[in-house]
Amino acid sequence: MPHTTDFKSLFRNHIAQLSSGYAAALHATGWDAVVIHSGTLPKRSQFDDQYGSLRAVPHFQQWLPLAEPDCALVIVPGRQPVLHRLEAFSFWEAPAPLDAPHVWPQFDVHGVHRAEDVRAFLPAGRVAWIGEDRVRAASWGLEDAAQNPPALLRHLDALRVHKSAYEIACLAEANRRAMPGHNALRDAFANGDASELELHLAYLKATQQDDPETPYKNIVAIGPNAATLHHIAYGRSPTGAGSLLVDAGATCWGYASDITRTWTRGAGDAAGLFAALVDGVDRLQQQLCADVRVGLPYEELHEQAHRYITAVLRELGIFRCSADEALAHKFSRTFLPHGLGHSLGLQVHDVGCALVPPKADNPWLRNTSVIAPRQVFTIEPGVYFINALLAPLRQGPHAALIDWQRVDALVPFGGVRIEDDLVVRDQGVRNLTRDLQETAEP
Ligand SMILES: [Mn+2]
Repeated sequence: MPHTTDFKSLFRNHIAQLSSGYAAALHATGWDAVVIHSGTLPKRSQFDDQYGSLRAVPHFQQWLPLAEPDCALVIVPGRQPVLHRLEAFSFWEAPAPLDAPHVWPQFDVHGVHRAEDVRAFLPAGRVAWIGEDRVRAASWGLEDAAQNPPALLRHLDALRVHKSAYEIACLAEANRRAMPGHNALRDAFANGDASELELHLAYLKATQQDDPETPYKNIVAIGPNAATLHHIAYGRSPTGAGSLLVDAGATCWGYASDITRTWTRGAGDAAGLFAALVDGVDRLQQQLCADVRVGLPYEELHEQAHRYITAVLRELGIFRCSADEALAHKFSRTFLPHGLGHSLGLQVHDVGCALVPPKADNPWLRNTSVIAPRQVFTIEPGVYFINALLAPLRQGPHAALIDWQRVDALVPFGGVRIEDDLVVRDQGVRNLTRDLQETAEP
């Protein structure tokens, strides 16, 4: 548990803020109260009798980081939130104990014997329900129209865009927890020849996480596998390849970090060229972080990333034309097919920042918001050598403007991505990934 931060008072303020946000959202959408279900244990498949671990409903987690099935949190404006909690839910499973003493003073906790019993304790009036298990909602007498009402959900999503000081402290701690893993893999890659699976396990060990606890499945890609953006089918043998891409995070009380680093090794022209590319992407990533401004559309940053990447690929001799010509032909889209980043919070791809679709050129961009204070998002430019995307360029009318010998030399390295988590301040940003020592509030 973090020591330097006063989570007790941060959490008290967070709940006060959240309570007034919920009161306004309920008022605006015509509800008197809302009951939020934590979730039910997921079955591995409907033909199976094994259960996975609970990923609690994020709306529930914004109130408290309890990953316990069949809890009901009842929010009535002006009253203390009531948590109905099963006294014993199964002799087969038991939830992990919650190491977060700061949460309990904010709730009126009430034990129930069976989940169905909650029905008797629901408040009067128009009660909305948020959750995934509609069978449970029906067992509490909550009709279809009360289940996840879209207008209410839109208001509640908006409450997750501008993070509270407590949420930012959790996101900062999630970054601190991930760093020993990234450092361990950097060292293991430099000093040995481990397989992807061994590196994945080393990351879990260094961060003291079990696989289901990670915010998303670690991406650990050696050599050409880095060209698969979500490579999680870990190789079992060492390959001696010259590149390692690690995209992996950690959590703190439900809040996630999402961090990518790319490491290189080896000598020779191709390894030198790839190392220069990694260095170029790292520098342009930090420039993009410095370019963040309140009031700037995030999509503008994404466009700026394409301009920077075009300049780097030209400097390295991969584009044989002017930067303007390369931009006009949209060459960089082949090498950076994904979006520059996304909102981050309780969900790794968090809600509320993709309310309008991106431009046609940017189909995978998950943040189309206007940058505002207390937003938290990733900045994650990359350059990849993906054969399926290179093929049309190679056969197209502008093929002569690309140095294919250099491209082919880089294919065995797969690609590079550098990703940090940022908090927007009134002036500039706080980089939660690089400024681990910073303890100041947002
Ligand atoms: Mn990401």
